[in-house]
Amino acid sequence: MTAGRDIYEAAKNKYAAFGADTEAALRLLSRIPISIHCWQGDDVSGFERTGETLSGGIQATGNYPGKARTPDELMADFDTALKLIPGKHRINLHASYAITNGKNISRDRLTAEHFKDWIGFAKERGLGIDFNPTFFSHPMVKDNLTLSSPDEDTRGFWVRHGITCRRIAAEISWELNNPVLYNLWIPDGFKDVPADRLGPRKRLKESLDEIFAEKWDGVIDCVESKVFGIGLESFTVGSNEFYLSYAASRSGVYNLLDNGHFHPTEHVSDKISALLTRFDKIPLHVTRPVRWDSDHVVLLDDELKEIANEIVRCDAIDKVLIGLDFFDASINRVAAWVVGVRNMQKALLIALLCPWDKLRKMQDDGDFTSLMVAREFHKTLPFGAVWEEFCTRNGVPTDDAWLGIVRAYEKDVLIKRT
Ligand code: RNT
Ligand code: ZN
Repeated sequence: MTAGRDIYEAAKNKYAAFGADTEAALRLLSRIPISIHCWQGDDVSGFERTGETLSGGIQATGNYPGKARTPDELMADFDTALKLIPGKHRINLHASYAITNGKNISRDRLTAEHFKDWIGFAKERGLGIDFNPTFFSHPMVKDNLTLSSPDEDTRGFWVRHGITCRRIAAEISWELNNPVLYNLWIPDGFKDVPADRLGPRKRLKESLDEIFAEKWDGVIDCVESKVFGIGLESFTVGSNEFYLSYAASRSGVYNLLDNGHFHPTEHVSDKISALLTRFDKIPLHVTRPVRWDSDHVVLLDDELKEIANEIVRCDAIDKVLIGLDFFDASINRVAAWVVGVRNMQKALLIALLCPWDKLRKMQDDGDFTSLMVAREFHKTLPFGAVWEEFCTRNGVPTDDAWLGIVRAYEKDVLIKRT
């Protein structure tokens, strides 16, 4: 027996004594796909060459060398990251990552043809795909408005974009024989206090009804709210109350929770169980908010662990669709992916290694003393040994030696992209 196995066996016994089954946890963890966002690889730039820069109240700061500039580069970067992440996952695409071979295709005329290379990429690797229409970084965004614009040409253009992207999502799901999450986020809002809040919201509602009118098998629709965007501080049309009530009143439309899109003292970990009483699916954008910004690389912090706890103890690993959403341009972008995905998985593993039935009973019995002691004890159990076992079984580095592989890739490939 190797030292690694001894350490795992010792951990397994410790967890067993506490009431947790490490083998069951490892089995469940390998069943949880994480949707990995393509936009960390190129600072949300996409492949259209319209001359537009990133807009819509989101910002990527930093100019670390090696940003992907082409589909081939982005795919190669993805492959490097995937080799260092245990398990089978999904890729999350935006419409702005269409592959048009130099042709300028208007966003309202995109088809699945423009994503066939992505579909091939996913098929070869056994990955699922999720899909997002792109309502930002485009000349048709007028006065920071898209689907809520009072200008019918503008609103119509974006409605057509929303519709065509749902068809693309349907075709991808058909090609992969795997459901596609279609997530709609718009930046629409105002820097300063508006004179009319109801008008934009009524127009957004109308636009959504037009976009979601057709029913497509294999497409899971959702809408993503936000509290504010940079430069759009005073009013966001698609607020949480707006989308939550919209999703609750339309069958088959879900409410996506991005944990960077709420007031700093609100917690998405608390919202999951609330939504589970009404919805059979909850899509997530897992990110890390820092003060007014929402898109830092996911770390293994308390809120991430609490989100994972909720997913596990609500018995919702098949209901909560986990996607990541961050973009840090100040560090190696491949490393950012690897850190974020592995941390999400570590948080899930920690949650899977807790005997929640036992703790739930303590709560229901009113034994809050035992509950506190058990929760604190769980924190010091050797989850790292179980995590290393998971990595070993999945053929990826167990420790931070994975950075050596990213560094070699940086030296051989990324640094040469200037
Ligand atoms: C923006 C939203 C949205 C985007 C991506 C690129 O605030 O979080 O999800 O980050 O669609
Ligand atoms: Zn998001």
